[in-house]
Amino acid sequence: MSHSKRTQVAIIGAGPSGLLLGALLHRAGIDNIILERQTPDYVLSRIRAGILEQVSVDLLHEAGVGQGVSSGGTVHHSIELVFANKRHPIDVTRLTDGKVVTAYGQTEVTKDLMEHRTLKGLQTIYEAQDVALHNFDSKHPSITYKVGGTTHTLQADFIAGCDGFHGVSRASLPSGAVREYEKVYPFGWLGILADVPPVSPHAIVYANSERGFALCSMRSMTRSRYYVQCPIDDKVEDWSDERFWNELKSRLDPELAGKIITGPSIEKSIAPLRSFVAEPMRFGSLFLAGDAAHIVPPTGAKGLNLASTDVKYLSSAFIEFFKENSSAGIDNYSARCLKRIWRAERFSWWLTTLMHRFPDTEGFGQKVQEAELDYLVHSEALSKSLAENYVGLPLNFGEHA
Ligand code: RFL
Ligand code: PHB
Repeated sequence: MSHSKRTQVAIIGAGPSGLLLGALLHRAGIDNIILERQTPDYVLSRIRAGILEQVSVDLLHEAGVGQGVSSGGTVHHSIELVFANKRHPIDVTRLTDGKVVTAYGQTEVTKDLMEHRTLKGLQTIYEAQDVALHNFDSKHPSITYKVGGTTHTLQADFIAGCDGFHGVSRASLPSGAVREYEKVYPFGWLGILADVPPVSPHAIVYANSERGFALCSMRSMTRSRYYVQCPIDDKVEDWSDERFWNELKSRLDPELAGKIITGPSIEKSIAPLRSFVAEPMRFGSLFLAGDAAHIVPPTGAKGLNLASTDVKYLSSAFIEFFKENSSAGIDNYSARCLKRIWRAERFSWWLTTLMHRFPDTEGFGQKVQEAELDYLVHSEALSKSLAENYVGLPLNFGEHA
């Protein structure tokens, strides 16, 4: 038997993009249903981003789920660069006339949004299998999916593809409909989560060392998140906790390394590093948002933040359509997002290139990297450029250009 439903906006994916879009639309009185392939527990077990720009924090408040980040987030005023065994603080707040970033895990953002959806009685269909998109080149798109062997159809005015890099939405576009730009980096990040106090509770540390990149971050005063650059084909099983901690310490300056408190990992995973953009982000009634449309290497901490601003623009566009009968927002969606996205792509590529060891870089490339790091910490202009990109662009970026 086949079951049919209708909604105004059908959202594919219950990651941060899909959940935040759903919350913003609900607040504006726009009906939406989310289809998610995985179980809620699986979605919450993916440990990813940790740093929120102020724009993202403001959006959580706007969506009615800001309480968690207010009580559980840690505000950071600076970052620290480590190279040639020395620490160099970058006072982000001073360099941006007062801006900050907030450490608050993607897992917590997702949990807050999921709880809000449950509280408001909004529908999320988990374990939706074989999701397929139909007629999205028309004004009557639909989605079919299976739950427990039964096929269902969801009719909608619009489909929001919030299903991440490996999702079905972008993959459903006819060949030639999108242009893809991609750069794959020749290394990965091995990350661990551990219930130990962070070595640097007031600044995220980015280290460039002879042995490769390392990052010290946190989730709370009792939970730390650390990463080390690793060969792309390494397996998590190759990395005992002991090997990880030793490697991390070897990449930091001696003072910081001496302060690291180690403990058993509660999560350990390897992520590849990639830059990717699909243009345009709209095809008829289908709109891509977040990782479904673009990927940045995590070095600039921009992925989740870009996802948040995509869905802010998308929710505004749908609100204009349903409440003001105007298509201006949906027509402008892709161009508006892409301006911001390319700025973040540039920044993430630049910081990745500056902070990592590239296996194929000859002596010259290495020397230029060292000169640029030295320039960065001694130049107010370059430090300002780093800081203003790190805290993120304003929501109206590019509108008056
Ligand atoms: P997600 O989170 O991948 O969610 C997509 C959802 O869609 C579901 N899905 C499907 N559902 C139904 N049918 C299908 N066929 C489906 N295919 C997929 C998936 O199960 C999933 O639930 O994408 P979204 O929502 O766009 O969110 C993007 C962010 O997750 C991502 O950009 C960030 O995590 C990137 N990122 C960081 N971003 C930051 O802003 N700050 C950071 O500090 C930061 N650190 C990071 C990061 C990403 C990392 N990794 C692992 C890639 C650190 C790391 C290590
Ligand atoms: C994190 O806390 O997971 C994190 C922080 C900064 C980054 C990337 C990831 O640039």
